[in-house]
Amino acid sequence: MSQSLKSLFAEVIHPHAAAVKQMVAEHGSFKLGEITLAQVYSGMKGMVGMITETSKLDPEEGIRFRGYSIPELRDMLPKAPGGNEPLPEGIFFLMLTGKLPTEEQTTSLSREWEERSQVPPHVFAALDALPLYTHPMTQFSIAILAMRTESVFAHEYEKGINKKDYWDPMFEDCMNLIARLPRVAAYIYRRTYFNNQQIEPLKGADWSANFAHMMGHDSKEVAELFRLYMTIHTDHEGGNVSAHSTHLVGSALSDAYYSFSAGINGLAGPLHGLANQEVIRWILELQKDLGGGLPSKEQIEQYVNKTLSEGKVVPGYGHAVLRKTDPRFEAQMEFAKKYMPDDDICNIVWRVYDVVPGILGSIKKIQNPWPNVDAHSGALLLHYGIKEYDFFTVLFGVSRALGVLAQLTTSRAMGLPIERPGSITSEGLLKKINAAKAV
Ligand code: CMX
Repeated sequence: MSQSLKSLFAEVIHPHAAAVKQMVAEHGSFKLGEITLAQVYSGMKGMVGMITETSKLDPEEGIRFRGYSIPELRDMLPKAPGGNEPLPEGIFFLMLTGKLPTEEQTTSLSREWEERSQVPPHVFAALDALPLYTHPMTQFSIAILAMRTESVFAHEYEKGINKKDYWDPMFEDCMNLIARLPRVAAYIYRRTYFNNQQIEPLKGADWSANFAHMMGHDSKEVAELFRLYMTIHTDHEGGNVSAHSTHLVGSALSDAYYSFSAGINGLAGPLHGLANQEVIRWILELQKDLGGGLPSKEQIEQYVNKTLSEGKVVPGYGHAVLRKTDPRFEAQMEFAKKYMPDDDICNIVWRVYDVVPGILGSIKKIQNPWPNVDAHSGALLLHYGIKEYDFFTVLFGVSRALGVLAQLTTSRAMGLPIERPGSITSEGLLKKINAAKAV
């Protein structure tokens, strides 16, 4: 029997936390850079102001999870029997411990999540009380909060717990939450679009295959897509809105349910995760406007210019940190070229990719004209008949749980403090500028 993930995490994180404490004591005055006025007004871009151990984003290279790129992880992480895509159980293990899991460790995590996956009935009752037109992301956030009745951390805190033990009930909450999210998400999907005809979980399946099954998809290809999708959307270092919201709320010692629900509310914004819904809406409108079929590059060019002239963003393009094509876009394009090379919508996505960077690249203020993760994900889902695009961000959210909750547990184990950056008024800034000019 292999060591449990919890005990391995404890074995790794405590010496790490001690080493970090020592580093801060010895090098606390080490300078990480200077902050300019422009940065303060640009959403703190490029300011390093927090610790995230699970992943790191490089503007040119893209994301690395504990040092591994997406192509490396697709190669090295354990797969389902007969499958080619990594199991997201593996990337969660990696983010939490810094170690690549064995197949046995990955399977053991699948079983542990299955054992923890029972959703309390009142969560379904809370969902059933909502009108069907409630956006799936709103339903998702409400369901996460409704599950808070089960918080081990909140319970232990109320009883009185030593600070050094915070990580333990936080680990329990994060594992329970991750185990239950696919059931909750699939429930929202089936109640919203399939007359509440629910599908019971599949015993003995991996986390992603079971999720696809509960949504109504049992093909090997959809299970593979879900494994890839759930792996690549997990984490994107700490400053993105969903990760940062989860981290910030958690820093007040709010439990995992409060913290993750906050992250989901951030993911629901169209400049962040909701862009995956917006991309498909935009592509379907484009296709309809241009008479159906596969539009020419010239037609797409005109449509993009129309979007821009109406003062709208081109969804799925641009990024606050990346300065090249998102490797998550590339991984999905590779999947599509293997499984659905003739798919109409995928071909539009690729034609848009041929056209948009040239147009956005010619607009001076736009820092990154390249596609991000959301430019491709919807087309893959549509291909398999998952066409209810206002649900797409929920899928992103289920995956994002793995990264931000691994980090939340890590943050509690490291004893990271309440987050409280300083702010300044514009008047105060002007005074500082004038005072500097006067000397
Ligand atoms: N289409 C049109 N204009 C764009 C653009 C796009 N795809 N990307 C950036 N711009 C504009 C910005 O709106 C901004 O304009 P204003 O100065 O008039 O406000 C200007 O270019 C500068 O923006 P930037 O510094 O290049 O980018 P930001 O870091 O401010 O914003 C992002 C990044 C992702 C919000 C932006 O590129 C965008 O709105 N893209 C479309 C929405 C999208 O795909 N979001 C998903 C991102 C990935 C994710 O989180 O899931």
